[in-house]
Amino acid sequence: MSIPESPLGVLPSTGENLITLQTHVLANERRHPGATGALSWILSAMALSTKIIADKVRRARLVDVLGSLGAENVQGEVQQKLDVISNEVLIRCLGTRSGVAIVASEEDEEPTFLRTQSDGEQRYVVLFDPLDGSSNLDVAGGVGTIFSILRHDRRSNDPEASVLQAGTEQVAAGYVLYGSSTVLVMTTGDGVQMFVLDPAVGSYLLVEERLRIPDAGKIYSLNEGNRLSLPDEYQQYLHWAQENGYSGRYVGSMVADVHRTLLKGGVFLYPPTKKAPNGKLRLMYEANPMSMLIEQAGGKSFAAKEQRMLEVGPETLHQRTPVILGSPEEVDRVRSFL
Ligand code: AFP
Repeated sequence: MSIPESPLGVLPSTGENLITLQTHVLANERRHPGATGALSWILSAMALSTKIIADKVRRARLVDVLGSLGAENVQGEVQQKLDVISNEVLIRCLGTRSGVAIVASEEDEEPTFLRTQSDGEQRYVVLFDPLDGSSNLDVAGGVGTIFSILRHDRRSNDPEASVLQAGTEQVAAGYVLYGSSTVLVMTTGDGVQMFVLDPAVGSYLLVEERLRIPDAGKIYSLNEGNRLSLPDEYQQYLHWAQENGYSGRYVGSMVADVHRTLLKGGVFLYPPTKKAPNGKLRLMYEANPMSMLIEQAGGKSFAAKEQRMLEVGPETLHQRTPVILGSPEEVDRVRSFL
């Protein structure tokens, strides 16, 4: 029996039924007969943590969560109170899931080893940027959580080696944008799904089952204030784009900028600059998960002309990388200038 459409059009438009994130994850698990359920538990911890973080973000200024702590994180960046709160929420929620072996966060210098015994259970490494774009918090701008999930490599006694896997090894990746609505976008390697948090029900509801990025889009997204400190070839690309009627859009919060790029097309760039010769963004918990999502949606992501992001061999947890990602035609256009 097919379920009638909502007469007021107030329900998600994904077809016959209402699908929550939990339903989607469980259905996915059933499609893989060997699945242990560990990954599903981790995704459910991500859902719970991001609902808690969304609640804090939504009540910023009403409760005392804004402003800096007066401390710096491992990147030398000022820690906002909400950075620290979000980090704690994620570590506490993930910590209770027996399938999590290691967590690694932008806010912590070293990974946290939760379980190391090898009892045959499939375990995972979860990397995250708990609150990306947090300098936008004071102005009620869009911020987000980014996550990447890797298999825990039990063959290696070196815990670092378990964390330092190339992006091609990710089993799942996603982000939550705390914007005008709370949107969760994720992939487990079989397309990209988008969910919106229904605050009345407290559940993420599926709104798009197989998200595809437009093949092209005349939008570039980068910090144009850095223009004179970019390598010449990027400046030439910008010149070309402006001569050819491109628009510029830049929030300064990767989740918000990548989300717009995913939905509307275009290219998001964070090139090397004089101040940050290796780029500013972090490979393991920013560039890699975003690249998996973009590729799963039909886009492309590169660290350099011939360097696909997901194939970069990581050397350190917090290493930085230049980023060129978005619609395939736009990414290739930028690469043709390099
Ligand atoms: P914050 O978390 O300090 O706001 O940094 C955000 C970010 O890591 C990323 O989300 C943005 O894309 C990028 O930095 C913006 O950097 P610029 O301010 O140099 O443009």
